Amino acid sequence: MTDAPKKVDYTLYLVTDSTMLPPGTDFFEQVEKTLANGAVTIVQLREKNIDTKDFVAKAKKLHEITKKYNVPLIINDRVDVALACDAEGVHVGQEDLDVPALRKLIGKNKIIGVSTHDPTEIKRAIAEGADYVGIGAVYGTKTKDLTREPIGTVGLKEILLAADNKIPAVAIGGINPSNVQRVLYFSATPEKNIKVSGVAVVSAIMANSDSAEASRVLRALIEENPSWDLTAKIPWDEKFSQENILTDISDLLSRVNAVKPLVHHITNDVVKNFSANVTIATGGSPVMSECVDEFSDFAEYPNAGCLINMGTPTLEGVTLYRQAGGEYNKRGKTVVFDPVGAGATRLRTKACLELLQHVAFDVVKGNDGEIYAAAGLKSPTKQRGVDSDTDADNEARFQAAYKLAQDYRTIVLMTGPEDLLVDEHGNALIFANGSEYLSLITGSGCSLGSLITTVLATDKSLLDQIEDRMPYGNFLATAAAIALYTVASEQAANFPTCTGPGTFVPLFLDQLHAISKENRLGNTKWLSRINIRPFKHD
Ligand code: TZP
Ligand code: MG
Repeated sequence: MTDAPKKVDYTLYLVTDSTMLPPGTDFFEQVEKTLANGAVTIVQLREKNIDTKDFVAKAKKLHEITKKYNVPLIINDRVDVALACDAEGVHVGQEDLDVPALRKLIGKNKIIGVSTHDPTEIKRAIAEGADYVGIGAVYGTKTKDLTREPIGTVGLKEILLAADNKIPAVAIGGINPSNVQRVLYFSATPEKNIKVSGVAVVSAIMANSDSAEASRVLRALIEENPSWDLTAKIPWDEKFSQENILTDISDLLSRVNAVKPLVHHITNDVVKNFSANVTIATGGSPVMSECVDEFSDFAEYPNAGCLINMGTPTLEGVTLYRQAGGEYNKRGKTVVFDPVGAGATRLRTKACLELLQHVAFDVVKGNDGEIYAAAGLKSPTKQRGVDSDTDADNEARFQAAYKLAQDYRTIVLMTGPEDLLVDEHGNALIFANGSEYLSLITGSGCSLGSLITTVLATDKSLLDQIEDRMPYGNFLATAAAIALYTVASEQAANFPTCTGPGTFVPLFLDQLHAISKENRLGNTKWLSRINIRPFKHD
């Protein structure tokens, strides 16, 4: 007969540290306040430089408090201390006693937790009968000297997938109110119902002068759906039949002009003017600002969206991108990322990966080299500066884009002779329109980012303006932008007066404007030119 699994709530796991208490704060009061408000669901007493006798005394006193709130107490490292105070469990690292040995000492009814850092360790913890695992460090932290690099949300997700829901798992390391929702969201695999059972924090509560408020805020963020998550509201299924995708594209584009979204560009110096013109021609209102003090004001506009284009990065720029992304994320507004040149230099690759860790992007768009680099893969394509030639086939391209889409639960557009649009569930469309002139002018990729942001911001603001209206969602909105952009480029190139890249540019702006207007007036002939097909992967 096996025992019923121990029922433990890991939602908000407080790990103590008495060395970081704000001056004048009592350790026990600091912890008790987080229990009295019901925010913290489990406590671990973690003491590193303490005599056994003092450790036991502290553990006994803390246990009296946790019992009052019916919250389990776990002792870090020391099974002897756990036994001495009759704690509910013990938590060990890879270098401590192993689970079978602990089990013999502590018995089957106590909780054993193990720190794990990779798929092998989590599988071993499961096989040996641990009750839960900690996984980390997710982010860098000052609380503990890390012997390994932080795993990020991508590493966390990979370890959770390896465990396949066979053990409750708690994420730890550098988690605080600014990133807790990303940790939960990015590491989850909804199709398989795989997600962490909770998050563990040390400094975010222990070092806060108001531990009651700090724990309450964390708990609320854990329970809430993130403001930037639209996936809950937009099921893919019925929406994307081939028949109605063109009608939906037309309908959504016809609304841009009325919404006139504010498209906040943080973009490179080469393309600003052209990007602004593309935005205006298609019904948006561009603004260029790299001044951090006004980011929140722009983000407040109900119809605002932000494009972050890494084309001419500076050391300060990367911080700016993060701040802008944060402001728009906080308000559930559109943020589009164009990781220009990721893969071309180490600085750009690093900046791209850092941004992906800290900002929830609605869409990431790039050429093959950029998307491979963002997905942490070695690109089979040759990168020349920020350009990349593609010789990969669509299956290989899809796999890279799909990995990125899953890693960060976003929509990925991989541009090229054929544009590949992929979501985190593996739905994919290929667009085969576009004039060759697009590759002979500067800023064509960047200003497609402007148009995508324009359409996405329109779609999101419709959600607020029209009651009961489901937005089309980021996938369809991106599809609409690609279709308009590439069909306009073909129509421009077909003009007899288009004799090269120089004459192409004004004609292209004209066509973007003309198609937008005609479409709005109900003339949808242009839709028949869209060359779009679903991509079925192996
Ligand atoms: N194990 C991995 S990271 C860490 C531990 C104990 C410290 C986490 O502390 P913080 O302050 O929440 O980053
Ligand atoms: Mg240890």
